[in-house]
Amino acid sequence: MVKINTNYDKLAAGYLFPEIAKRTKAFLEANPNAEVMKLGIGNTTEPLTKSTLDGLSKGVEKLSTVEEYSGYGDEQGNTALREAIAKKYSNYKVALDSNEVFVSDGAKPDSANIQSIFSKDNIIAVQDPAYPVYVDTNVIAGRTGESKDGQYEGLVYMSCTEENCFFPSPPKEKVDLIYLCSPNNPTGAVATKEQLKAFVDYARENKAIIIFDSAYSEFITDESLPRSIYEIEGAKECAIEINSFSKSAGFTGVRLGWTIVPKALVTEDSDAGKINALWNRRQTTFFNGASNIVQEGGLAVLSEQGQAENKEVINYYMDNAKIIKEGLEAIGVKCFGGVNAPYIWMKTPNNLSSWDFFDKLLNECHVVGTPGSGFGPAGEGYFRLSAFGHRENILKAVEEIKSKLKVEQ
Ligand code: PL4
Repeated sequence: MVKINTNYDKLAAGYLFPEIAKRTKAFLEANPNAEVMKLGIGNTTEPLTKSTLDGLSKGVEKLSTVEEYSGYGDEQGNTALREAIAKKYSNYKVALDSNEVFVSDGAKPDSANIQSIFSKDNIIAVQDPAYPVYVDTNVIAGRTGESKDGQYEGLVYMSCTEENCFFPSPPKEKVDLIYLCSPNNPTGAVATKEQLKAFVDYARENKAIIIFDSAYSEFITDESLPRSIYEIEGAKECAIEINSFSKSAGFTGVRLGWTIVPKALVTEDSDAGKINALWNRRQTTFFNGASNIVQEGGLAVLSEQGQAENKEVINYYMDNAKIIKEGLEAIGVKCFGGVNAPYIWMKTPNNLSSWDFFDKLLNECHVVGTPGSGFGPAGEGYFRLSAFGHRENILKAVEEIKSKLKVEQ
């Protein structure tokens, strides 16, 4: 008799973002004339830049001739793109070999799949709140017990609160795999070099591995803040880094990302090179490579001109963040993030629960956001607004909030 993976039954709720889409759809069905402004899912809205489009077109063009046509490529990614990604790290004074770079179809699949190369016995630590993929995939893999009071048994939750400026210290106990995200989704907090160093020191002492999701690194403008964990000495021995073209180049629907698995990584039971070989084996077995057209687009994004053009789009989103933050603060809402990160993390007014505030904002202002509790128990009482959006939509949403949201001071 075939048996299902009953770990799925442990998942406390549906995946967060489809749940938001479902509730928004229900509201629109009940209020067909309402104009809803979506600041919920972090989804890019601005068109691809000229050089990106030229790159993608070149990818298509190449498929039109016998000489340049390509079919399956290397599962790890095209050499030119792997080299360009490795070269990008030299901007942070980090030297990487191109065979430490694995091109993928995005940071979500990589951050979901990476746990599969580690033993089921590993103890997992996550920031709370965090991008839900880290927790849910470890639940599905059987590394947790049941969910009780919003926390899965066996997981170590590193609370991110106002008191620690939404970035935790390393755990007191010994853990094996640590998920960190900076700039953070959902809080918008960005780790300093000192804060990352504390984790790198912890990981080296405890032979733990950090999975560092830097999907929003391009939103950092403060030069003193690290864009890659490898800016911290010793991180290549203990950290895997995952990044994406989604938010930095508008590839949310195009799909392209990468993971760095340094050769120097070591664990308690493996020597340098082994984790890199395992991820290589995993990818070559389960993945058939990113689209050759898209990889050509990725190369164009990483060109000097591509980087300059995409910086302008990032600045546009960050101007949105400023508008949202200032608008909310003007009506007395306490806000965090929104600087060096495209998310505004707000305290719900009048101590409303995150989902109650979701309903209130949707009903009173026709604005969709993301309930903080969907990112973990410490997110309860908070709410995330995304700065990805057309300017006119953002302005309208902020005006609606300022004029219609009933906040008791
Ligand atoms: C909705 C920290 C967004 N359906 O596009 P990818 O796969 O390269 O990157 C996804 C990703 C990876 N790491 C972090 C992220 O925040 C995201 C995207 N998060 C959000 O609103 O939190 C989009 C979510 C999408 C999803 O499930 O990822």
